[in-house]
Amino acid sequence: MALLLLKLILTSLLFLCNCASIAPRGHSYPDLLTATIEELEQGLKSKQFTSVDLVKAYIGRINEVNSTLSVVTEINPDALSIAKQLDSERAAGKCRGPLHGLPILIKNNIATADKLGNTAGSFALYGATVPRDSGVAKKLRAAGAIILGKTNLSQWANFRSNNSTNGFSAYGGQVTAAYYPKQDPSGSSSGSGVASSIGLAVAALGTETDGSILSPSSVNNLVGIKTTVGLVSRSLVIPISQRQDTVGPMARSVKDAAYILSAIAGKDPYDNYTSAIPFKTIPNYVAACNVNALKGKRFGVPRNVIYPEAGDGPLLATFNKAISLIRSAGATVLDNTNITADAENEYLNGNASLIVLEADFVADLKAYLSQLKTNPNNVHNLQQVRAFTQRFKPEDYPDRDTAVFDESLALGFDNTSPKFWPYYQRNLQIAGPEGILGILKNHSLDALILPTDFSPDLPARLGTPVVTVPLGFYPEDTPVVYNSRNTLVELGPQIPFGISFIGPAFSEELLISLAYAYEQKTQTRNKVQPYIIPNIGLADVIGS
Ligand SMILES: *[C@@H]1O[C@H](CO)[C@@H](O)[C@H](O)[C@H]1NC(C)=O
Ligand SMILES: *[C@@H]1O[C@H](CO)[C@@H](O)[C@H](O)[C@H]1NC(C)=O
Ligand SMILES: *[C@@H]1O[C@H](CO)[C@@H](O)[C@H](O)[C@H]1NC(C)=O
Ligand SMILES: *[C@@H]1O[C@H](CO)[C@@H](O)[C@H](O)[C@H]1NC(C)=O
Ligand SMILES: *[C@@H]1O[C@H](CO)[C@@H](O)[C@H](O)[C@H]1NC(C)=O
Ligand SMILES: *[C@@H]1O[C@H](CO)[C@@H](O)[C@H](O)[C@H]1NC(C)=O
Ligand SMILES: *[C@@H]1O[C@H](CO)[C@@H](O)[C@H](O)[C@H]1NC(C)=O
Ligand SMILES: CC(=O)N[C@H]1CO[C@H](CO)[C@@H](O)[C@@H]1O
Repeated sequence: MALLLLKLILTSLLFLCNCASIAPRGHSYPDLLTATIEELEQGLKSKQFTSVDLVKAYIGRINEVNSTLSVVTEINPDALSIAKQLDSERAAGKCRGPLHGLPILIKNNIATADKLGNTAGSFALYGATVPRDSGVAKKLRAAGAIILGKTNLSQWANFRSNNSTNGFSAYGGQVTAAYYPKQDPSGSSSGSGVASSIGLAVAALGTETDGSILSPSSVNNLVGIKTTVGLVSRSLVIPISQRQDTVGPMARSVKDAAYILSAIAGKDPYDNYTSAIPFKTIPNYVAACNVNALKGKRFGVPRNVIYPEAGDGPLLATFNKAISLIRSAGATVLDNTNITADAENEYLNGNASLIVLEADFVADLKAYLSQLKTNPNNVHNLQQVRAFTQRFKPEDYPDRDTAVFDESLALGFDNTSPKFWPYYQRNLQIAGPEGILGILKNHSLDALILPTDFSPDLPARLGTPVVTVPLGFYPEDTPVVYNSRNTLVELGPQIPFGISFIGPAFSEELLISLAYAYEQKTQTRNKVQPYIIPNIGLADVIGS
């Protein structure tokens, strides 16, 4: 503890020194803790620095914190040469778009056909290769982004064990977050959240099946977009459920997230859910960023999905203040626009949600594994993955059990069985007419708002979008609460939390506009600082 405190003081001192990162001719370089896509793009355009400089600076920052936070599982050994190539393109007058030459990190379940691993944090997939880039990686590269590396995660996107921890993977170790020593990073996009929050890349991609972008965005003081299932390709993303899996940006501002979403959204012949995209051309999500968007809008608050636990007092008080603030921006907020009693009962006690995921997982994992180009451990289905996990020591079995694997297999049917459909239909009913869609329609609302802690479940079942934005953080006198293994701090001073904007399928354009207006009015992200911040900046690498 003393060591950690000392580190805390040291890093804040060093951080103060680093603010004066001065460029030649009196211009200061963007601070990589706060830099936006537009600032970095401007710096590249005006030749203040290059993409090679950016890659060097971000790698320096990753190495500064890797032993403390275990955020990144691997750095792309080709990142510098890719940056060089993109710098040459720019010099020759070719710019692919706003992400040209910007380094981004992606979660270690988003596969790439390069030298990076595609493990979902498991040694079962160590060395496994894929026949081509995932749909999102392909789009990122086409947009000129540099895939800087892969982020650590809750292993198998948190679909392995009942007694593991957020941000733990056998392959990458334990991620911790940056707002309190040993902070629980939440999950499963744990490394993506921490990396984006302390500027280890311009932003990161996460994936979500039920909360895995929203929750780590919330505790890492970020904007996260959980996209509509079908807006962004999941081809060659290591799956849990074709009905619920999504890929989305985790960024430091709504506008940055909008830039990234614009680059990754769109049809992909390898993911047929993208054929449901209703637009001729993808909306301009950046243009949707409008400071006046809250004016005249109608919101609902489904109070009966909020189940506060001890310690949630400051969160709810801050959320209630946000309601007043949204009203003062010219919006109407109807409180207690609840889900039906039947929906509430399923939400609390039902088994439909878990059964759909388990049944999809058995079939969808098998389909993913069948696409591998090399499969060094010969794992072709969940039975074989489980057997590997239970016998391979570093997987930490039995201390970290395989309860979720076990129960998925014990179910006795997968998503091709007629037994599956009633559970899936139940999800659509309680999250649709009896939940989100029913509330929106019955009260003529534009969107719902909730504290992000309570927002993922219904949109997950329905495949609909959510945008989370920083809402506040726990006060200094908050008692520290540890996780069930007593290893990570779940609750404590300075730990951030978010507010979610929830809408119908493919309403990202609207949700982004609302989140942007709220963000611009509140600027909450800037009101709390991480306890650990890497010191290396552009000034340290330029000319080296
Ligand atoms: C972590 O950073 C240190 C430098 O601080 C470096 O020596 C080490 O190789 C890094 N670890 C990994 C796995 O990249
Ligand atoms: C694991 O957690 C699930 C969901 O909470 C529960 O249904 C199941 O009984 C648990 N299994 C074990 C072995 O604890
Ligand atoms: C996509 O293809 C799968 C398998 O062929 C099929 O089960 C599913 O219904 C299709 N989904 C859509 C949205 O077309
Ligand atoms: C909505 O739910 C809240 C929380 O459970 C409850 O206090 C309130 O009475 C409910 N309102 C309506 C109109 O059902
Ligand atoms: C899910 O719950 C329902 C109602 O309690 C029950 O009838 C059904 O057997 C359960 N399904 C499974 C697969 O456990
Ligand atoms: C996790 O579960 C296993 C049994 O499956 C048990 O042996 C172990 O003690 C549990 N660990 C914790 C921290 O709960
Ligand atoms: C909305 O109204 C319809 C028709 O009255 C009803 O069936 C549905 O349950 C309502 N939904 C909600 C969330 O109240
Ligand atoms: C690149 C990187 O930061 N790797 C780290 C992953 O986490 C382990 C600890 O579990 C570190 O040893 C690595 O340095």
